[in-house]
Amino acid sequence: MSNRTFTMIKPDATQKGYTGAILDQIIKAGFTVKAMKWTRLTQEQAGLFYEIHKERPFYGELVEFMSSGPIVAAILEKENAVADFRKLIGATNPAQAEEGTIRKKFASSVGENAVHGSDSDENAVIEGDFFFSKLERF
Ligand code: 3AN
Repeated sequence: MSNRTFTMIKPDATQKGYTGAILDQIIKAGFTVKAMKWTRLTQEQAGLFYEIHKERPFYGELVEFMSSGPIVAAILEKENAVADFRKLIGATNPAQAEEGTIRKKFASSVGENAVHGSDSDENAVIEGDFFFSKLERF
């Protein structure tokens, strides 16, 4: 079990001004920031990041959306980070997310669902490496 996960605050949430509130909830839940940046993905970069979903019917829509505005990317540390963070953000579809979760509070649809959270330790490493060099982690 690794103690790190990777997250993005997605363009819907950054553009609605939810960045501060979401980071506050993440930190209050016990996660420590190890790396963080405010950036915007090109369509090509978003396509590469989500290559794992290339065959899914929503891939084009996902790439379009994820490059539509700024995001916050971060590596987070906590014991049992991947599972605990997935619990904190709630179900992919905000309509099915538990009360109090980040997606329940800040997401509007299954596509525009405010935050990303890695689904495994392995993907947390791959996703963190996509955004951050060793010199950007503290
Ligand atoms: P999660 O982000 O909860 O791990 P996945 O891995 O099933 O969910 O999907 C990855 C991302 O693809 C989601 N965060 C969401 O933005 C998008 N997505 C998933 N299902 C749909 C869908 N039916 N329509 C549009 N976008 C979707």
